[in-house]
Amino acid sequence: MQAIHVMGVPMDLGQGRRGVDMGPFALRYAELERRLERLGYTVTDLGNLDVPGPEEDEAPPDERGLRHLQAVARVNLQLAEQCYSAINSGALPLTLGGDHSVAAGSVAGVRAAGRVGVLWIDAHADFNTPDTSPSLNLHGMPLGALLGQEPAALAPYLTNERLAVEDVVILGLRSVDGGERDLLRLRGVPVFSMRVIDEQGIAAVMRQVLRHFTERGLERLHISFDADSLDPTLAPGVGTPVPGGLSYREAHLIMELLADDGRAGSMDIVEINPILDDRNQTADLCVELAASLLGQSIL
Ligand SMILES: [Mn+2]
Repeated sequence: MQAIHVMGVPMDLGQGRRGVDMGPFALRYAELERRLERLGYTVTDLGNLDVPGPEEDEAPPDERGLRHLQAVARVNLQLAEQCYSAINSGALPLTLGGDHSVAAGSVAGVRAAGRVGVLWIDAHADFNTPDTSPSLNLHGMPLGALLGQEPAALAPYLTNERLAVEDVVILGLRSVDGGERDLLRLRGVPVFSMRVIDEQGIAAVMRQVLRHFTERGLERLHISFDADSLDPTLAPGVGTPVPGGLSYREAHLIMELLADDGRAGSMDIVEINPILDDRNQTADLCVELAASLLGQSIL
């Protein structure tokens, strides 16, 4: 029986809108634990990390204008250590955000435990730097930070091992900033955008995604799931909705194909904003998707 370690990160320092700090509560209210236990897992909820609110973190913006970088980096270090411990104890770490800046912590932690492919399911690339970001919000920078861009302090690697650009795939992309697009091209980040999904269908795209990870020799995958990858009609409770997202069936099929593949060993669910949601439907759907991802492995 496999163990899952659930860790809440009520983080909303990485963006300007209040409410994503309540994401972990919304996901627990959607009966995450019970639904995963029903699949045969032993679920341990480690509770929430201690995250200061924006009014508690009085540090001024740094010289580049970044707000709350040190506070987010501190939380991410704790999260990285928890994720690292979970993998080493044979458990699957499931991180409940919070804004997406927390994934720089979770991914750094699971990478420290060994090579891992990262599937970044998101409307955005989260590949900005302080030079390219129009908003200077940290939640637009975690993937870049994991791949060595500034602000590198966002990604607290615990060893000298680093994530390789080729070991990442972005899926569901449909909103990119100008300078960020240049960086994605320059670094050669593998991207499967909504346009490719529209043209080829999600099953064909997922076959290519999984083949890419196989060709890279990756035996373990991390799924970083941003709720704004979903179409806003299905998932209205997100801070930065973008039209034209994943459909209900596309999202489930992604998770079902990952479950069949069997390599997923850790997951983030981020960017749920219960204040903007309609009767917790976004958190409900995200719990369903997590169950799809984890459902097949006991059969
Ligand atoms: Mn994101």
